[in-house]
Amino acid sequence: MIGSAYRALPIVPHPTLSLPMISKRTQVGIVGAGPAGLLLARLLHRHSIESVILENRSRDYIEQRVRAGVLEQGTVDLLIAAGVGERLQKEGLVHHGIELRFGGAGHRIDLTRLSGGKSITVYGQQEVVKDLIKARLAACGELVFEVESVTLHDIESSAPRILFRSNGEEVELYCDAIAGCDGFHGVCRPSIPAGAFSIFERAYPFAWLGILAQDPPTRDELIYAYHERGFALYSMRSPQVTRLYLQVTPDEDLAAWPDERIWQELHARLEADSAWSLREGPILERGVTGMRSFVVEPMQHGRLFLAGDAAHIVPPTGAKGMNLAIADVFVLSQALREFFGSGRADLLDAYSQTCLRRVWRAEHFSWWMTSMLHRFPEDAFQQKLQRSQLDYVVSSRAAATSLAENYVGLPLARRLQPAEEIDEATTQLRPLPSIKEVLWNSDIA
Ligand code: RFL
Ligand code: PHB
Repeated sequence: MIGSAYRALPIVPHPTLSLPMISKRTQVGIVGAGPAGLLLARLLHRHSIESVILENRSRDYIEQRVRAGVLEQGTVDLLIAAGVGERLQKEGLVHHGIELRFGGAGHRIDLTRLSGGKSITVYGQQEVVKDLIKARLAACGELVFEVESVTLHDIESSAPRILFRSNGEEVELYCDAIAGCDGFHGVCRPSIPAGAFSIFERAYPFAWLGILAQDPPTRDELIYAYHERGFALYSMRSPQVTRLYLQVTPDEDLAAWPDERIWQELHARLEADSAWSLREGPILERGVTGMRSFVVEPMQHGRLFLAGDAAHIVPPTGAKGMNLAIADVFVLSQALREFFGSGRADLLDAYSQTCLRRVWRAEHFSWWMTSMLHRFPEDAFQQKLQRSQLDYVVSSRAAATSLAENYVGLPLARRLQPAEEIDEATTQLRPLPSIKEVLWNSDIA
C-alpha cells in the first residue's frame, strides 16, 4: 500500500507563521464537503483508503443549502452501492417521465419506456449531503468544518500539502493526493499555475429565480414550460414541498419580486390553457441563480485532481450538475484504489480524459435544453428554431429517445481498465489490448 494512515506528526514551529504548526498526514486530502467531496471520502473508505475532508462552512449551513433535486439512475445506483441509499430509497420520488409544455399544450416524454427501463429520482441535494455526513461520522472519518485560509502547496510533487486554520490552530496536512471538490468558487482550481489549463465557457442572457413553496405537489412529474414570457419549471422536493423556477434577467433584483408577482408569473407560464392549475403556498425560500457553462481542461495537475463544480459548471436546465460531480468522484475513487493498491498510476493519469468525455456530453445536453427552452431577447429566428425543435422532440421517437437517454443519465464511465498488466510468467508489464470505448447506448452496437 502506498501512503499511510492518518496520523498526527509532532508539532513544529512554522518558519513564517507565529503560531505553532500541527503537521498531519493522510492519503487523500479532500477540499470541500459537497456531494463530490463527501461521496469521494465514502468510496475511498470502502476501499480502506484514508482521507480528511476540509469544509469552510458549518455542518448546519451545508445541510440546509437548497440546490439540486434530480438524481440520475446511475447516481441512485451508486449511492445505494456505497451504503448511503437507505433514506433515498424510502423518501426519494421515482419519476418515469417529464412534461414539455409549449404552444398551450403539454407533451409527456416517457423517460422509462424510451430509455429501456431507467428512471430519475427526486431527492434534494441537501438530503444526499445529510446522508453522507451521517455515514462519514458513523465511520469515524475525519471531517473538519469551518476551516479557514486553505492553501495548497507542492501539488506537482509526490507529497502535496494543504495548509489551513482550524479552531485557532495552523495545520499542515501532508497527502499523497489532493481532491479539489470545493465547487466553482473554491481555492483548488486557482492553485493550478496559469498556462497549465484551458477554460471553455459560455454565459447566457438570463438567470433562474427559484422558490420552495410549502405546498404538496399537485402533479406527479416535472413540467418544463417554454412560454413567450420566458421559461418556467415545475418541480418538487417531497410530498409536502414544491420547487418552482422562472426565467428572469441575469441581474434580477429579488426585491422586485413580491410573492404575488412570482405566483402570477408562474400561473401565466405554467398553466397556459391547461385544465390543471398551480396551487399557491407559503414561500419558504427564494433565490436567483446565474446560468453558465464552464469546463477546465485538464481536470488534474500533478497530484491535484478537480471534481464536480470545481472543474465544470452546467446551466441547471438538464439537471446534470450534481450527477456529474458524482460521476467524477466515482472515476477518481477507482483510479485512487488502483494507485494505492498496486502503485499503478495509469488510471490516475487518465482521470481527466476519462471524465471529460462524459462531462462534454452533459455540457452539450444542458446547453441544448437551455437553448431550446428559454426565451432569448429579440431573436425571432431563434424562436422559430425552438418551436421546430420542440415539435420534433415530442413527435419523433428518435429525438425523444435522445432526450430521454441523456436525461436519465449515460453510463458513469468508460470501462476503467489499466493499459498494461503484469505477465505472471515473466513478471514483466505487458500492454493490454487497447481500451474499448463503451458506446453510450449499447443497443446500436
Ligand atoms: P458544491 O456542492 O458547491 O460543494 C463544494 C463545497 O466546497 C466548500 N468550499 C470550501 N471548503 C474548504 N475550503 C474552501 N476554500 C472552500 N471553498 C468552497 C463549499 O462550502 C461546499 O460545501 O460542489 P460539488 O460537490 O462539486 O457539487 C456540485 C453541485 O452542488 C451542483 O453541480 C448542483 O447543485 C447543480 N444543480 C443541479 N444539479 C443536478 O444534478 N440536478 C439538479 O436538479 C440541479 N439543480 C443545481 C440545480 C444548482 C443550482 N444552483 C443553486 C447553482 C438547481 C440550482 C438552482
Ligand atoms: C430542481 O428540482 O431543483 C430541478 C429540477 C430539474 C432541473 C433543475 C432543477 O432541470
